[in-house]
Amino acid sequence: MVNMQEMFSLKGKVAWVTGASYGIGFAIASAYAQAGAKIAFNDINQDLVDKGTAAYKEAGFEANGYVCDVTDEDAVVRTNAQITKDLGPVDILVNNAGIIKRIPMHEMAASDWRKVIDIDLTAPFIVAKAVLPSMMERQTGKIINICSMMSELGRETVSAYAAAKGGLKMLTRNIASEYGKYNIQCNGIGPGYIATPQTAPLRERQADGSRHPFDSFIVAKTPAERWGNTEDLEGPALFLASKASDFVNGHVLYVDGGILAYIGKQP
Ligand code: NAP
Ligand code: GCO
Repeated sequence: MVNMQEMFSLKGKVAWVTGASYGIGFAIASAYAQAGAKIAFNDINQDLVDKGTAAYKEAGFEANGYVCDVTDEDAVVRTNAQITKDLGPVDILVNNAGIIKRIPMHEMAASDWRKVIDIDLTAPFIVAKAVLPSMMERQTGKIINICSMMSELGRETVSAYAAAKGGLKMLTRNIASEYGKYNIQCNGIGPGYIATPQTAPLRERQADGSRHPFDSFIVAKTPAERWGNTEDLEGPALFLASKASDFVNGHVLYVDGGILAYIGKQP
């Protein structure tokens, strides 16, 4: 009989969560720390890393912060080597760092398109490529890509983001297919609409104090009738990082309060 506490324990594991000074990445890394993992996180500049380190400390966790732009392959390789030196080889990678640009496609500069694709799709490839050799050698590893509702659905103004997150779903399936034989599992988490800085513009109160139209729209589209919060993602992320998911591979776990299952409330 498998011990359930051991099943969900990350004791002795090294977890690297990208872009995790705050937001969804911070919540996932905090959950992993509570489960016993040693935490590495990166962000794009020292100020953010320092703020993140302080935030982890305030939350009661140790975390090693590294300045690293995930689109810079040399920096990613150096950071992976430094994490390995400081904490040990990476057992769990969460490709969390991401941006969005909300611009009508016919008005979007190719440079904006490329920046979103670079961070949201090419960077997960770069970081996964950096950690895979050691995982292959040790015949163990977990790679978790943070996908999106936009891995499945489109909407106005988010063409680059949807293309990237749709591609990230397929990259997840391909890593699962190519590396499953090394006992490496690669899965995705597809958060619904989560209250973080990234979605703050969609929840801003209007001048008259009323809710943002998109805010009301999302609540009507969600059976749970609320926005998600980062804590909603912690359990699913722990499941996919733990032994409990050793035979789950190539799956995108949608944590969306039911949005993808629901036609939406009649206005
Ligand atoms: P967020 O609050 O904007 O945080 C994103 C993090 O990624 C920030 O720390 C950001 O640092 C970092 N980052 C951006 N570009 C980077 C780069 N080139 N190198 C290293 N770090 C970089 O976003 P979030 O809401 O927590 O979302 C986290 C992930 O979940 C993203 O992949 C997002 O697409 C996805 N997601 C979010 C939602 C949602 O509703 N919030 C839903 C589904 C999926 P800076 O501060 O420097 O930008
Ligand atoms: C948007 C939002 C969404 C969320 C998330 C939904 O503008 O539609 O930012 O894209 O960030 O990806 O799962």
